[in-house]
Amino acid sequence: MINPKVEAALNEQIKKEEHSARLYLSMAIWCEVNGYPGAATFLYDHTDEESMHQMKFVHYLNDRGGKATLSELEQPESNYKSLLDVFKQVMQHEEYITASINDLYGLTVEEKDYTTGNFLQWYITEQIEEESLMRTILDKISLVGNDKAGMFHIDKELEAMVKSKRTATAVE
Ligand code: OFO
Repeated sequence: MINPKVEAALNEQIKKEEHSARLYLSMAIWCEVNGYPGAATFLYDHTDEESMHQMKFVHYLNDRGGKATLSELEQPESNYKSLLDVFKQVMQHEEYITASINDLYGLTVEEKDYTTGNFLQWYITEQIEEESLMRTILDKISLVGNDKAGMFHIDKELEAMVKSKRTATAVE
């Protein structure tokens, strides 16, 4: 049976991952209707990634004799000032999620739940990748500023990232 404190914290993280999916979905919609189809594709794809993160927690918790529970979610922001604003908020959100995963890991150490600590290693590595990817995108967008051609190029690049990821997954 899983430690009740760890179970409650895992359920909190399930909520955060579900919120992440909805936040990126909301951002993807904004991008799609504001002339950034590549960024929209990227963020729709990231929505699926967040749902996968949530599902991994759900199955883990249920497999350990706990019970995953769903919570009420706050409405994600639907208005953004620019593509730069979108990715600034993505970056902030990923940093928040990293801190949350680290706290969760800290709790597993305190509670001596080494199995869950081990399970969380995947998320710790994933957060390093997520932050690095988002920082790269944010830096590029910051660099082009208001240059329309540069922005068009970045949007195409975001689309290409998703295509190459899908090709890589198909080959695996
Ligand atoms: Fe689930 O990693 Fe992003 O938020």
